Amino acid sequence: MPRLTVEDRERFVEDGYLVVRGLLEPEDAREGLELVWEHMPKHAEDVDRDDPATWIDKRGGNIPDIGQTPYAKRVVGERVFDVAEELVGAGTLRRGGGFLAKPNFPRADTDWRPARGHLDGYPAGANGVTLGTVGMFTVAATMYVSSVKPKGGGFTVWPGSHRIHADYFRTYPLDVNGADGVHGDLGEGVEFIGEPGDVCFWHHWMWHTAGMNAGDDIRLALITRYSLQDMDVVRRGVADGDPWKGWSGVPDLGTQAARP
Ligand SMILES: O=C(O)CCC(=O)C(=O)O
Repeated sequence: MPRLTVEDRERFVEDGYLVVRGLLEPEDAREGLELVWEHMPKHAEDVDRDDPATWIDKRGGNIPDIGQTPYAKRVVGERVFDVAEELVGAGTLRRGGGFLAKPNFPRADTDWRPARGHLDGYPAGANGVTLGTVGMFTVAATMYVSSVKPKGGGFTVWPGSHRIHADYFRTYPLDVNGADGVHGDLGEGVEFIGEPGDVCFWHHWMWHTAGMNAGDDIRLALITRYSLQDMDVVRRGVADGDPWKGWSGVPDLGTQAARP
């Protein structure tokens, strides 16, 4: 039984992202939370789960250790995967996307300011992608295992930025620094506010970031990235600036949707 409506899929095509509330079962959201805390000590020093004073201004980085767990197989490889395939198309995606946790710690400075976005997969700083190449994925999913309030460090996307990037990539497919982005007004970012179990799916050409956390809690999210099985199709999409190359799941809106 499909989880998404046609309207959901049309929204995704238009905005480049879609929030699906309560996609993780409550026990899966809880188990994800426990998993993050189990691995937290290796990644963020002296963070005590029972002492919020130890969370302030911590820099945790990514927690990749959870990628090979049975939890990853069940949640990333099945539950969230199935909805990702509703968007991209049945039988199109590789099942094992990379999977990690991203804590976003509260700041001592609680004067909230909008954060700057970035584009994944393109060279930026020391991210290991060299100019003239691109690290490829098709769709990502950000899953909350904690409650995220406004200005609480939520995952932030710029609606429609995938279309602006596609326009640019049609002329300059590889010539962009992922941290600088392309020229053009991307408008305002939208923070994904949610509860444990809520999931945001986002197109790989979305301008996005983790918002500044001016709240009291650690924002705990799990993130996975799925790729099309056929990497040649991915490469052609990148080369042509076509955001929907290989996506058979998106409705044909008379735009560039659903190209083979
Ligand atoms: O942690 C977040 O909300 C943002 C993550 C992000 O920017 C990324 O994974 O590229």
